[in-house]
Amino acid sequence: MIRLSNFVDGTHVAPENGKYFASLNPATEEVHVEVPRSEASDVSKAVAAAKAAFSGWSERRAEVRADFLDKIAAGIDARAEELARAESLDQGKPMSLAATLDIPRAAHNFRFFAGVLRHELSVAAPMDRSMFSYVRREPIGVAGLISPWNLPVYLLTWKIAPAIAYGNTCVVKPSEMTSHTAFILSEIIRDAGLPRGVVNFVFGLGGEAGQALVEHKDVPMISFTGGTVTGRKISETVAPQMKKLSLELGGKNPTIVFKDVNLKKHLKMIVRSAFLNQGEICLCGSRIYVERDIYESFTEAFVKEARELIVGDPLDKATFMGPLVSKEHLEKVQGFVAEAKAQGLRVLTGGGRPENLKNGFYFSPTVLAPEATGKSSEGMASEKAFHASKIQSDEVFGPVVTIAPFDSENEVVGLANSTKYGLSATLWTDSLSTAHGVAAKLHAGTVWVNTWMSRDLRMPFGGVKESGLGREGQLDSVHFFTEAKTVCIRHD
Ligand code: TXE
Repeated sequence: MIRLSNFVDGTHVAPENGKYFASLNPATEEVHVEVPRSEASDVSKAVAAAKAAFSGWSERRAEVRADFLDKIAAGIDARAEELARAESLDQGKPMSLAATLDIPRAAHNFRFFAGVLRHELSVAAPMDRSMFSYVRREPIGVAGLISPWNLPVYLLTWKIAPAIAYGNTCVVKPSEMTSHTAFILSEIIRDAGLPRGVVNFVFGLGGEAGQALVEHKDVPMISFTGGTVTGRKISETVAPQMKKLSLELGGKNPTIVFKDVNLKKHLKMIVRSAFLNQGEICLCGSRIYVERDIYESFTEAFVKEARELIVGDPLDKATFMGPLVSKEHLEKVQGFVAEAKAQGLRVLTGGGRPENLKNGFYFSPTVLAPEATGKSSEGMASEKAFHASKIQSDEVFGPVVTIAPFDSENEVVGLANSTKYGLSATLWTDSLSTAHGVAAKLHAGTVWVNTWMSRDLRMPFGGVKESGLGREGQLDSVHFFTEAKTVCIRHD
């Protein structure tokens, strides 16, 4: 049995209370690792170590810090297969996906911000012949970094890299459901020779270790990725303390398919955008709107592709979808589908556990549609009820999508913008004017056209409305993890 330990001040230590909890392998329902159930006292020790390391680390030359980031990236590459296997066993995603998406991106996050740091230019402005201003970007102190269970090490490194690149130190609290790769990362960071206390890992429950980190008076900034409910709770905790806060939250992303789509070329990517990582990506397209002229033919083609997705053992190379992350999450997804069926939605495929998989938190790729569609009074009434249903407004975060027709650009923009979320949207069209015109009208932080999840880390990433506060990316992460100081000098 693997028992994880916290990583504080450069050393792996047990939680003070000696308590651990089991984290299951969602494919076998067996215990995968034991995780420290850390409390406020463990968090305080980690914060003290980070605080003590801050001045030495922040005064290092940027080139030196960049070299450390590159060493960590090399360490991730060296243990890539072990990390991919651990991520798969811990989270449920196919190992092939972890090996091609999660782990390479974790290494790239460090290399990307090493590059940003090495090539950064700052701002200077001559005001007149004897006066000019310039901007200093200064590190802030101890960063509290809290990450979710869907892309565990991918999202965690996306916070650690910029935080330490710019001279901060940090305390990291990974999700209690997927702590294994974070533990391996702590070994990689130790072996890279990063000065002790620069990065500290405290494992535990959100309401205990997570809450203690958010509350800690010596942690002036919190970067959180996770659910909107928890994001709101953290926001309430930090507001009175005037802490800097970055929130990357949930989504209910529309996928809009126009009749001029090149379906032969894009169908597989549209299906991938619905079900990749078991639909447990905040960027998955879960509300599919299709122009009425092609609604029937598209739906038939989409369902056929969905039925062909291989659901099974995450360690099998042929597997496209593994189990959901936990029993509780599986029950949440099942609840959404049961309610939708009770409201009269049609199940075009899926809707339950795959026949051949008796163990594990598996759920089949599921497609729901309005009970009736079309211009008849019954079809219009059914479509109206469908758009008002819970499955169309709340984040399921599982392999469940809906498909409904639309008749005009204005109608589908209104539908797409009708939820409390605004993380991303995806358009499929061969018309440039449709692409630019509709992208401009959508309430979303990211709009993809004829592609999905293509990420350029230089660009801002984040959501509007209840999908978050702030952005992450080249400039945005640097601005979050530093304070700008304008210096104005007169030199007559
Ligand atoms: O919980 P939480 P989950 C969505 C998705 C999912 C829902 C819940 O709908 O079902 O959010 O996510 C820590 N103070 N997304 O189950 O609470 C917790 O320990 C401080 C979208 O992950 O969001 C974990 O480390 N920390 C999202 C982290 O918060 C607290 C990806 C996230 O857990 C805390 C994942 C507290 N009071 C889920 N309570 C995305 N945008 O990618 C919990 N935590």
